[in-house]
Parts: sequence; C-alpha cells; structure tokens
Amino acid sequence: MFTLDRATRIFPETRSADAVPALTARFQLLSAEDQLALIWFAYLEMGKTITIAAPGAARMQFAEPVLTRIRAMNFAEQSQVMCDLANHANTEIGRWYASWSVNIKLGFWYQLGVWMEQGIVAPIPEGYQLSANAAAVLTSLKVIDKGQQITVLRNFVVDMGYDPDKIDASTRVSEPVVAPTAPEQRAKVSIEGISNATVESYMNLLNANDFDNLIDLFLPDGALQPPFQRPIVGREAVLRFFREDCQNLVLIPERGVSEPSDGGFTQIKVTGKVQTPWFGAGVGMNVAWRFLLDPEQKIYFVAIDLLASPADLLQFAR
Ligand code: ECH
Ligand code: GLY
Ligand code: GLY
Repeated sequence: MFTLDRATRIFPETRSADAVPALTARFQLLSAEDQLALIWFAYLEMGKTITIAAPGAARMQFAEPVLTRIRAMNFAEQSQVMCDLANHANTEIGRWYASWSVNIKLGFWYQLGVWMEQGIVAPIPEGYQLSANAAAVLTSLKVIDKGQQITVLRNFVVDMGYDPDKIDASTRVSEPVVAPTAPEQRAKVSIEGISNATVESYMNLLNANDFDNLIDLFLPDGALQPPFQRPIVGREAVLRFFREDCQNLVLIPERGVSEPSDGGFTQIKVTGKVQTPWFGAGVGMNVAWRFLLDPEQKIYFVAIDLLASPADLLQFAR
C-alpha cells in the first residue's frame, strides 16, 4: 500500500525548478544589508516588466499598526528594523511578523517599498555596492523565468522575521476568507487527455475559493505538498492552508495523463499554469499537479511542482 513517502515519489521524471531552492540557499548566506539591497535591485528590475497589484484593505489592516510605527521612525531606526527582520532577530516587530500569513508579510513589504520610493522610509544608500556573492545571486536571479523569480522573492519574504515555530501558534494572523464564487459564475476547466471528476472538481473548487467543498475531496489523512515544501498532512491542516494561502488563485490546467497504480489507486499528472492575484495574468507559472487517488477517487496525495522550463509542460513519459 501507499505511504506518504512513497506517494511523494509518483511521476519521478517530473523536473522541478531547482534554481529556486539553489538561489534561496545562496541568498541566506548573505549579510542582512546585502539581502535587502539585493531584493531592492531585483524588485526595481522586475518592475520594468511586471506589475504588482496593491494589496486590499482586508489584508493591510493587520500590518497597519506596525507600519504606522515604522513610518514614524527616523531613517536609522527604519534601517535597523529591516535588518532585524532579515536577521530573524527576536524583537517585538520580528515576533509580530512571524505571526502573519504569507500574504500579510508580502503586503507589509509592498507598503515599505512604496514608502522607500517616496522617501518616507530609509532607501538603500545611493551607490550601495553589493558583495561579489550578492552580485552573483542577483545575476542568476535575472536570468530565470518570471514565475521562478517571483517564487524566489516570495521565499525571501517568507523566511524573514523571528522563527514562527518559536511563537505561540494561537497568535497566527491571516486575512478573512473571501466568499466562494457564486455557482452560476464559476468557470469549468477541461483537461486534454484525461477526464476525471475528482481532479476537475479540485481545479474548479479551488478557482472558486470554495475551500469547504474542496477539502471534502481529500481523505482524512490526505496530504498536499506545495512547491519546495514538506507535505501538509491531514484535512484540518490542508484546509487551514487553503484558507490562509490560496485565495484568488487561477489554476489553468492544460493536459494530463491517468494511470492505474497499486491497490486500485490511480495516479494522475496534470500540467498547466497558475496565476497569483499579486501579478494576475502578467505571470503564468508553469506547474505540474501529481495526484494519487484512492479506489473511491478521494485524494490521498497531491503535489504541486514549479516546473524547470516550459518544455516540461509536455513531459509525460515514464
Ligand atoms: C523591498 C526592498 C527591501 C526588502 C523587500 C522588499 C519588498 C519585496 C516585495 C516582494 C513581493 C513579492 C511577491 C511575490 C509573490 C509570489 C507569489 C507566488 C505564488 C505562487 C503560487 C502557486 C500556487 C500553487 C498552488 C496550487 C494548488 O493547486 C494548491 C495550492 C498551491 C523591495 C521593499 C522584501 C514587495 C508579491 C510565487 C504556485 C496550484 C500550492 C498554493
Ligand atoms: N504556496 C505556494 C508556493 O510556495 O508558491
Ligand atoms: N493584490 C494582491 C492580492 O490580492 O493577493
């Protein structure tokens, strides 16, 4: 029978974007000053070709008290706060930050970026020279595709602040969950090469933010593995992840393959694109979904992989 460990290894030929963990690891070795300057330069560079959407008020209200405090500080104090976040320091702001969901963290930095541009928050010093290592990371970052670039940037932001595992889990803060899309307004996906009700429902329900029905597709001990992360195990944890981190995504599956597996299970691989509300149609991330369904067509496991290249969208051979 399947164990979780074995499930994670279905469709082993799937090539994920190794550049993302590699760049993330190289980034972690840089000084805080270099990290902040590098992100700033990368952000300016990316801003030439893609536009980031302003976060809504529902999200920003949670970061507001901290942002207001930072705004009132002088440049030296502001720079210190940013360095402390990059250094994972155990400060009051670092602990606040650790309690926020990914999208609140991103919204917080979005606002600081706007204020840096306006001269309200300490800029990166003019003529700042990156170390040789930081310059090399920036060069590598510039040549990967946009979907990989925004994933790396997101990882940088997620990794900052005090260690979330060291704060009380009950203090976690995330934005309110939006209402699911009305039934008559829901689009339906169609996937070339397969016709599977569970997989199609998964895509349609996630696109409709209908997380309560979506979670019913999973077995009680079902698991979901986001790109470059450990699997999230069990319906309660997966549902929490959907509500906190998966609102307003657009899944655009294109094609798939379905194969019988041991014990009446079915393994299905689908490739296509995903858009995040932060960048809309401006960035289509090339992804694969690897599903393992039990004999009753419930989801035992699904992994989402960020693909190495667009050519991998057509990679189904065994
Ligand atoms: C400034 C300088 C100082 C330091 C910092 C700065 C600000 C940086 C800012 C960065 C903003 C970055 C953003 C990145 C957003 C990335 C979003 C991504 C989303 C990927 C989603 C995927 C979804 C996949 C999934 C699917 C499923 O089926 C199940 C669920 C799930 C410049 C001030 C820091 C402002 C906004 C990469 C792939 C398909 C797994 C979620
Ligand atoms: N949560 C999806 C990702 O890591 O991009
Ligand atoms: N504006 C980005 C978002 O809503 O996620």
